[in-house]
Amino acid sequence: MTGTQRDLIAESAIEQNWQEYSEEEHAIWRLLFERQQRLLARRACREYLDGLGGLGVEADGIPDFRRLSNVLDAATGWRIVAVPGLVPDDVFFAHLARRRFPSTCFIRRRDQLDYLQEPDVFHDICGHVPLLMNPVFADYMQSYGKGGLKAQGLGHLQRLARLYWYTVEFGLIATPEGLRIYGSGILSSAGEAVYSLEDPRPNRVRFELRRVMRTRYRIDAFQQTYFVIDDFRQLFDATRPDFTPIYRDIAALPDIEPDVLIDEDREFHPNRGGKKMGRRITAAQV
Ligand code: HBI
Ligand code: FE
Repeated sequence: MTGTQRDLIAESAIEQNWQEYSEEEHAIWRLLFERQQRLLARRACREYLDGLGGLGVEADGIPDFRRLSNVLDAATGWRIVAVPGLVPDDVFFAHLARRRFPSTCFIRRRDQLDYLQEPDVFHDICGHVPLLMNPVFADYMQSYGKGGLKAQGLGHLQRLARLYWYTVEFGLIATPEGLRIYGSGILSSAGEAVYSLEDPRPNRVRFELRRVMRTRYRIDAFQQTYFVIDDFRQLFDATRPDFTPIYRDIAALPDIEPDVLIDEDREFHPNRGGKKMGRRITAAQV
């Protein structure tokens, strides 16, 4: 950790000032939490539900980060750092590399219940933090942070951001009970929690690191392709090798649009009926 990164981290952190939340802000949390828990009971992966329970995050109101950090620290050595909003990539990576999750403190307004562009405290605490209670996922997030700092140095940040997007934010996992959600962007979205598992239109493709790193994404609509892992160990193992040769290989290949399938894709659960959003193209056309 260079001195400048230490400064960047110090600058980005703020106080949550938990005692200053209004009754209206706690009421919006309750609304979001109760609605989402009803949807996630049979759609979120077991590790998420266990993490949420272990953290003791309740419907009663916006939790105090200090209390959550003490529980999280005891479980996997992670702590929550309050930040004002999206922080620069290098600051974000530097936090993750030190097992610090940068969480926003503000909560969305009532007229933003179903969508807001940037993360709020509901997305960060109810979406991201429960999985940090899982030791393998907690290690993946730290190795992702270390990889991010390196990717930045190599000029491949965009490809690593895709890996984060299609796993940490919008990842699905295959379980004996069926397809389940582990991506925070889905876990904190009422509409996408249903769409990602049950709508016939999006592609659902087995996770493959290079394929993910080549795939563009949109931030303003439900995903057109979801990548499915078998377990978190697969995700952690995928981030172990040095990415330099991987970046070199895929730099020679064209990006893949978010709505297409390529020949090498191994589709998950071929959709039962309904119009698929994607179109299959040959590798030559990519
Ligand atoms: N900042 N607070 C915050 N939360 C994020 O999820 C976040 C960020 N900055 C950058 C970022 N995510 C993405 O660019 C990651 O892909 C790095
Ligand atoms: Fe997020």
